[in-house]
Amino acid sequence: MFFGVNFRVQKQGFGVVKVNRVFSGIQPTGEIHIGNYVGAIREWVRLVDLYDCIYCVVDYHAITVEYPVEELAKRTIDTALILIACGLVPEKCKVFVQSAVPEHTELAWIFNCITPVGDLERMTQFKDKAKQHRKNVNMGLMDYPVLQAADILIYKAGIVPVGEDQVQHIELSREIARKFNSRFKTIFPEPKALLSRAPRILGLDGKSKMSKTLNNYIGILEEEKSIWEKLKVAVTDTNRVRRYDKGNPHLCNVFTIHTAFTEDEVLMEIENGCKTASIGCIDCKKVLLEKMVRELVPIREKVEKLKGEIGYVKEVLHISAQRCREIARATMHEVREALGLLNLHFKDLQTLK
Ligand code: AQP
Repeated sequence: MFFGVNFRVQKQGFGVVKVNRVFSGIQPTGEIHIGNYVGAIREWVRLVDLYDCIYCVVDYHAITVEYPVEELAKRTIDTALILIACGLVPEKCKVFVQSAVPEHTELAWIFNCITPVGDLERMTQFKDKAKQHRKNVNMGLMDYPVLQAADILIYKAGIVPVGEDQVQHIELSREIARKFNSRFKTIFPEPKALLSRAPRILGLDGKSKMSKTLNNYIGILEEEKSIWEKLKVAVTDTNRVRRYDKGNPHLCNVFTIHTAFTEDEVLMEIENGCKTASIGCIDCKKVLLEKMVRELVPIREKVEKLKGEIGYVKEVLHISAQRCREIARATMHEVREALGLLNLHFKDLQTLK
């Protein structure tokens, strides 16, 4: 199904089974929007029946910009809660918080020592965020993709389902893995980005990327009325000025959102209707509203239910983190050996006494 993905072969019990691991993350930086959902989360859900999937609320990434300290813990739990409500249930995958597994930052330090500064300076996201946060262009902001490489590689994940904005970072993860393997020892796979059907949703202005920290999004938990208020004014094909002008759906962000929520048959009708001007932008948006509500309402209902079960959410995070930590520790053991570090264990220290 995913051509070109390197399968790791593991011996298990009676024979050899093929496994591949999926890793991806989301920042607890605010309300999850439909870009996050169709660009990443919905794809994550699809993969849980196919692979060993690990999903992470990346709180250490979220502190690379100014943030409300008193809200971070709640945002982290809320983000995890939404992931579970979307279908990332503990029976099928692991959902945990990045800072609960300190090996991520440990490996990031090691990767820092093999990553040229120039590679980080040329990252598009760094350049954009540095412009957005002129007063706080800190090392963490620049180092973001190195920590991301560590997040992925500590689990030896081969598949990373992300939105288009993250592809450059995954390429860098590949380079880091390659460099580490050739300089020290082959430990890491070269991970590949996996894009969804709608990997780049623009904001309501139809210009910049839909983003949690820009006020240009539709949140996945918004009520129908609020979605409609936003959709109504969302920019479409700017060349289509009057109702009887023929439009170009491929220049229209609303149509891109349609591709993520609407079944093919209806989508074709919308496309033809727009091209021939037999439907107007408001007609098109009304259909989209219906399709979005159909998909998002059940998620909102599950979120409401889980809000009454915060203890359960915390337990899921705790158990997942424990499992992830076991994997991460094993990788770090290999890494330390490969680097020629002393690599003494607590057990060894006790023997030495
Ligand atoms: N507009 C988008 N279209 C498609 N996919 C998107 N993603 C984000 N925005 C879009 C994907 O969602 C996943 C989680 O994103 P993130 O939280 O790690 O950070 P981000 O990419 O920086 O997302 P935001 O919403 O823009 O957050 P802020 O405003 O905090 O920077 C990723 O796989 C991402 O590609």
